[in-house]
Amino acid sequence: MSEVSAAEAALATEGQPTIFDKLLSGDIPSTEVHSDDLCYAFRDIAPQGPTHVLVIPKDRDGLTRLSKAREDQKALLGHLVYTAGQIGAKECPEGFRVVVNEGVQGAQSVYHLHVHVIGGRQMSWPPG
Ligand code: IU
Repeated sequence: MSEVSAAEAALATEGQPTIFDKLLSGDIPSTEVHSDDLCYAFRDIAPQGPTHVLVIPKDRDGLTRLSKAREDQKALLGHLVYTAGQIGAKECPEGFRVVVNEGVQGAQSVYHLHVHVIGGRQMSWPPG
């Protein structure tokens, strides 16, 4: 399992196209878990548990990070979290964790908002 270091998080560039655009376009392959009009869910390339899925908006539309969400994107945010819950319930009936990493101290490394669904193993708290 890999970790996002503080240095990597600090180097991530906000506002530029990200690797997730290439996943969405199919230029880079990904393993689809769910797709609908608003979001795409796929398996994380460096899974932190038996289940590790990322749920992303298909149209980033400025939604680089949670703190940049606009009022008119509230329904989209709800849809992303709802979808994360549906995936977690299906794959991890014993429980799971839903995470949004935000900014440098939150260890965000890709500036295209994404909701992590991690499960299939016992979690602990607090996170690192
Ligand atoms: P973060 O919340 O920005 O730190 O998470 C980014 C995630 O994107 C992280 O878990 C990576 O393993 C994952 N990821 C991926 O699934 N495929 C990729 O090509 C890249 C990152 I780059």
